[in-house]
Amino acid sequence: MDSTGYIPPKVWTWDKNGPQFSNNRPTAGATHEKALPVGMQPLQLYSLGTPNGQKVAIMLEELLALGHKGAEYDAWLIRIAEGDQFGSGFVEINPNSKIPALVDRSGTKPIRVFESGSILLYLAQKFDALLPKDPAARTEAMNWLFWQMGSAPYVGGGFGHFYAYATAKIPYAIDRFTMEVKRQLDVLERRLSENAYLAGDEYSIADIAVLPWYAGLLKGWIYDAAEFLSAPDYPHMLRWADSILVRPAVRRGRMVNRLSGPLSEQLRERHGADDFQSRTQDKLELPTE
Ligand SMILES: N[C@@H](CCC(=O)N[C@@H](CS)C(=O)NCC(=O)O)C(=O)O
Repeated sequence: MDSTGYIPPKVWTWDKNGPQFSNNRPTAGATHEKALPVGMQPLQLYSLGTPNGQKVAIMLEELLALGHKGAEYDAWLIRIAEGDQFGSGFVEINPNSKIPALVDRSGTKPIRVFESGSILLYLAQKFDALLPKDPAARTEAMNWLFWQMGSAPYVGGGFGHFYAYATAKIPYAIDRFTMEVKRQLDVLERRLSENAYLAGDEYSIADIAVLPWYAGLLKGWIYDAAEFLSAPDYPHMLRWADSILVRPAVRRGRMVNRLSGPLSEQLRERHGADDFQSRTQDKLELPTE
């Protein structure tokens, strides 16, 4: 027995009355029948403005800014706190029941794409954009893209969960994951002390993947932990983040499917470029949450 007095049983069973995380269960699959809406645009995004969701909206806004009209998209809101990710239509496009998920309806048959890294790569390849052409730089972009996919779960599922969300503050868990998150921040700091962007000189999908999580940590946007993590100790990351955050496409992408922050920065659903002017939450006469 340890200091908590908890002895794991021989076989774990689910306590339906125990702590609940976003309606999670120990099994996969749909919990209810619910078809997904489909709009007029070639790409259908089903998402929420979390760091993982922001990556895809930023990518789509960057592609549109580059003139790729085929990147027009409808962004539908998936409320994970209400269990929308377990609806039958969503599970059909992402059996893992997590946002973001995308359906490309531009061809003869719809193509489903899930996992934010897979979506970024799919879009970069479809439009031949935001992935360096030079083989070494391209590989470097992939290195950092896959680094992010493997590393961010320690930030969200580990650090964020135990530092910000868990009702019990467990020193072992908080110390374990803070150590890892600070180590990851130092990995990025060293890379960005020698390079403008993660792949080298060129802004790419690697930066788009890393920005929402790690700039979010240092700016205090996620988990309100900037002071706890000593954000000023990472000046090269802050320089990199500031240079990207001013990009108009990034500003727009960060607004899509957002349910928090200033109402003027919440575009809960996006169906066309004009929506950023006319349909932010401050302009809609809807009850606020
Ligand atoms: N590796 C996935 C992670 C996606 C993910 O964790 N999404 C969260 C929101 S940021 C989610 O949908 N959670 C709902 C749930 O766990 O039920 C990706 O990068 O797409």
